[in-house]
Amino acid sequence: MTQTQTGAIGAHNAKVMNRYALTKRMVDRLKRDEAVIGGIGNANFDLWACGQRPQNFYMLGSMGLAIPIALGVAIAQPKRHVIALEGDGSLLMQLGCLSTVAMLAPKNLTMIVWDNGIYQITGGQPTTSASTADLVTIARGSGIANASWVADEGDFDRLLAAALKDGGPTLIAARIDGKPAVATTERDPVRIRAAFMQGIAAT
Ligand SMILES: Cc1ncc(C[n+]2csc(CCOP(=O)(O)OP(=O)(O)O)c2C)c(N)n1
Repeated sequence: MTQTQTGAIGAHNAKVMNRYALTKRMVDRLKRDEAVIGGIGNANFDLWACGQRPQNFYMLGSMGLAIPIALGVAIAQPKRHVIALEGDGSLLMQLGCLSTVAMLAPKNLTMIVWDNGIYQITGGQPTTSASTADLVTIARGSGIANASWVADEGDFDRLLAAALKDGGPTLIAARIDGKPAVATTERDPVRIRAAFMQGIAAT
C-alpha cells in the first residue's frame, strides 16, 4: 500500500523500520552502475556497512549535501541512475535543494530520506519532522510530485523498483528507528573522492 495509491500512509502511520536493513535491501537491488551518495553520518555509515562499491560516495562533515551532490551527478551522467541517502536533520538543513531538483527534474534521480525524528549522531536532539514538519508534504510543495512515505519493507522495494525505472525525480521517505549505524566509514575524504570519481569514470 503506498500513499500515492491510497492517500493513507503518512509520517505518523508509516511502519518504523531500520536504516541498515533498508539500505541493504536497496544495495541488493542495484544492477551495477548506479551511483549512491550517502549523506553525512549514519546514512553513509550504513551504506559503507553494506559493502563498498566504487560508485558509492560517502559524504563527511557537511549536512544536507547528499541530494545536491546526487543532483550534479544525475545531470552530468543522465544514463546513470543516482540515489541520494539523507537523514531528516540534514535534509531539513538544506530544503532548498528539493525545489532545485523539481525544477531541473532529472528522471534518473532517487532521493531516500531516513527519518528517525532526531539528530542521532549528535546526541538525539529532536528534529521538526518528529512533530510538525512532514518531509513528503514539503517535497510535494517543492514540486516533487513523486514523493511518498514508505508503508513497510515491501512498499520500500516497490517504490524503489519504480524509481529505478528512471521515472523520477522520486523522493522516498522512510520512518526509521534510533538504532546506531552498523559500521563507521573510513575517514579519508581524498581517497573517497578519488575512488568515486574513478567509479563513475569522471576522472
Ligand atoms: C552545518 C552543520 N551543522 C551541524 C553539524 C553537526 N552534525 C553532524 S551530523 C548532525 C546530525 C545529522 O542528523 P540527521 O541528518 O538527521 O542524521 P542522523 O544523525 O539522525 O542519522 C549534526 C547536527 C554539521 N556537521 N554541520
